[in-house]
Amino acid sequence: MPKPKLPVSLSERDPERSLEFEFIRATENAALNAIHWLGRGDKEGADAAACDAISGCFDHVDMCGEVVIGEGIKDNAPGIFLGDRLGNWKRGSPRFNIALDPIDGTTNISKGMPNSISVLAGVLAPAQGTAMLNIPTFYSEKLSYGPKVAEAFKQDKALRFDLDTPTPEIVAKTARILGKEGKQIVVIVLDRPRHGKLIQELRACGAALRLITDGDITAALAPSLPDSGVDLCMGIGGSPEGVLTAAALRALGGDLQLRMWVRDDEERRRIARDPAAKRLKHIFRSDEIVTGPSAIFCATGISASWLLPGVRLIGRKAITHSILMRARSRTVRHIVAEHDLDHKTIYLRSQRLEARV
Ligand code: VTB
Repeated sequence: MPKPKLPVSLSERDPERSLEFEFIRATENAALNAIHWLGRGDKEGADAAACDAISGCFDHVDMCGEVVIGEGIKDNAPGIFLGDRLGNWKRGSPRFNIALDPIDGTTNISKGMPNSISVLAGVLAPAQGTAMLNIPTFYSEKLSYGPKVAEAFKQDKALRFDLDTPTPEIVAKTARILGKEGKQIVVIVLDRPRHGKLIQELRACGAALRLITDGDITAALAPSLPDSGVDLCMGIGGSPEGVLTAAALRALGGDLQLRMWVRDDEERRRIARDPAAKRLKHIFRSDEIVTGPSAIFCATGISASWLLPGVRLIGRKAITHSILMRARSRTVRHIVAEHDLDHKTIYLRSQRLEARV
């Protein structure tokens, strides 16, 4: 008698389904390992702690993960870099392209300020190339908006705007789409001298600003969160953060427009031979930045942001808040975890052992 063929398991057919929960464990562990650095004036210490926990967590996961967007492009700090491997690379394990920022907002952590998260994104690796755009410039121009605006763009061409649209028109069109007045529009901008003109223009058309010091992933996602009170995020910020933002927006339904921004001649020379340099003028959308049928985005709050509350320490318990989403199903999970610090351990790559938090 021929053996009946077993149905292919769902996790075999769709490896994201089970692996996505390992992503949560990784960012939770990063947040728990970094929380002790909150307010201690040591960005590198916090970053190293988060990286150690993420690498350690994946050391036990059957995954062939290649970091295609890592740290080091901007920070030059300890980190998980482009080309690094995550997972145990057991033969036959699913191959993933990984983008991560073990901590977005290291300065915020070091100063004990809000708006820091640990964040990871993953996409099943395509047969050729990578599913995440390689952006060789340090910075990119970015403009993000929520699902209502993205939907209106599809319905009515006249309502569309892009990175080249004058600021007053962007504000006016956003207001029209959202049924608000211009002065009710709330825009997040990184507080940097390079944004002087943008800030002036936004103020001149009556928009209200939320100026932030760092952490423009949570900022760029805020317009796509139902209760953030934020309508737009505009300005020039880190390019890797743009890729992580795009992964999340593919699940949240908003969009990001991104264009590489060359900061000086030295950078122009450095990137000249990169194939991406041919597309300096192109305005990329989320689905061109993170391609393929799906993407996982996962983040845990370290200190409070639009996206997530920070880690709360109550006696011997630590409470973490995480968000996990998948572009394929558009499921957005909010996961609150209570960690008993008398029992909890985190496997750290540096020590190759389970360590107490
Ligand atoms: C932003 C912000 C980051 O870098 O992308 C910013 O989200 C941009 O660079 O948290 P500058 O600080 O040079 O303006 C961070 O602040 C740090 O990576």
